[in-house]
Amino acid sequence: MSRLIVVSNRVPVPEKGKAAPAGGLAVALQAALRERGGIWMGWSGKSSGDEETSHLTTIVDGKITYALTDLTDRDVEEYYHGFANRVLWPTFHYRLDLAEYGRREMTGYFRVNRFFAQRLAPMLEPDDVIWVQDYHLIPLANELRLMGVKNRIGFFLHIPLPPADVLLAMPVYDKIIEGLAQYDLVGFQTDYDLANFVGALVREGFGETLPGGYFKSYNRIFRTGAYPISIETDVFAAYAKRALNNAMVKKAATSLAGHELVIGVDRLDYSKGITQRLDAYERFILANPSYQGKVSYLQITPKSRSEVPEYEAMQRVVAEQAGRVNGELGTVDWVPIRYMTRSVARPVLAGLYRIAKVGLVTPMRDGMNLVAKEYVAAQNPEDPGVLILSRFAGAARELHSALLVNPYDIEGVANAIARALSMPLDERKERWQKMMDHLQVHDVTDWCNSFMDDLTHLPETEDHAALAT
Ligand code: ADQ
Repeated sequence: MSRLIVVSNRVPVPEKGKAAPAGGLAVALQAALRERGGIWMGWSGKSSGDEETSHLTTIVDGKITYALTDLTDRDVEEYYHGFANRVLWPTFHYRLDLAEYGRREMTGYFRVNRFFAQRLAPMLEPDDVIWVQDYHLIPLANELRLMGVKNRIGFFLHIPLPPADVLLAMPVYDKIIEGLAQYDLVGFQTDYDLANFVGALVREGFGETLPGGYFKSYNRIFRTGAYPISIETDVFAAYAKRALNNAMVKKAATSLAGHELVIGVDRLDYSKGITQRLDAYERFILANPSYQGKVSYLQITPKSRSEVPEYEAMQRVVAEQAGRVNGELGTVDWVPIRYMTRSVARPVLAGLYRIAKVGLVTPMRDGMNLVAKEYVAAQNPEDPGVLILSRFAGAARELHSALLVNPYDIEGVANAIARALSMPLDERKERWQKMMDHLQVHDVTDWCNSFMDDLTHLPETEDHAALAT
């Protein structure tokens, strides 16, 4: 079996003696790496100041070698904070108003991808299979191809891919499409993202469709597919069951004193729709005064990307908004919104999901959204809570039995909260069972295996020629 080489911006190196379990994606990729043996390469998260470094730190853990490189301050600024997080992230989340395109950042993005390729190429063996993760590294295959690398290379985009008219507003859209065409297999979260890619490729004359999900573009033939990412469903369900004995979960349950709990868990990001969600919750309380003093909304939002100004501003906006609602609606013995910016260990999170009657997952746009799937997996089968899910999360393409909402429609979300809190047990059970049945089959291992199967079983490049005729 050929080795697997995973490349991602950050690498989840297992920390000895650290109790917190890794997220599902890391677990699934580590399992695939352990099975085949291989390398997980990426940025160490550290900066080497001004000094260009050729140093690669390697950590060997059984059959997996973690290879980490530092970046210069300039690289971090231009590639990571600049192009990846201020151009690709907003554009791909349909937020052209927030995209700050600059030639310097764009150059830095391609330069760092070349740098990654230069670090990776000497470690490759001819039959290694390479799997590149996410938007930071779209041009990596092109850089490797320019260096003569002929290995099979797959790419998975964790965030949405917008339609052509949004994508084309980004000045280097052609380089991005060309970059994707250099892979052998390009995976998206949903059929919608895939359709957007095909639309841009064909409409703008970058390529043509061939049967079986294949495309011909830039004199290459490559394949695409939708591979919805998932969670470790059974592991998460087991955490949730056990977590009822966890001290922090017990404390949270006791503090509710009979109130119903509504929960929201997100990284702090404008794509997650946190401010709109707080508005909807406020609207729900105002429209349903009988719930005053009877329901608590817990929003857990660890800070992220604080170096990017929009994110720093958002931290203030969300905290102020929660404070305002509590000030206006709260009473001496009732706090309508509990707002936490600390990260919570996964087993505790699972327990908090389980004691929550409603999971409020309302991103304005999201590649998948794993919180939605975790909330479902954590429920008590005998008394499951209700998932309210944005139709603009990739997860809505699978979790049809959630209460699907439009997060721009504040009143609609407010009404959904009221409906969820009064939903009869039979309906809750029926909706939950359908979603749980789906997640038990389509877990993160299934996601990983489906992509790897397709990548490793693609016909040889020479056979592709037959498809083109
Ligand atoms: P993210 O935007 O980070 O991921 P998401 O899919 O929701 O979004 O994953 C967040 C993860 O972080 C979840 O596993 C959640 O449990 C965890 N988390 C969030 N808040 C936490 C807290 N306070 N404490 C502990 N853990 C917390 C990107 C894309 C998504 C896509 C994933 C995977 O934006 O659309 O689903 O990648 O492909």
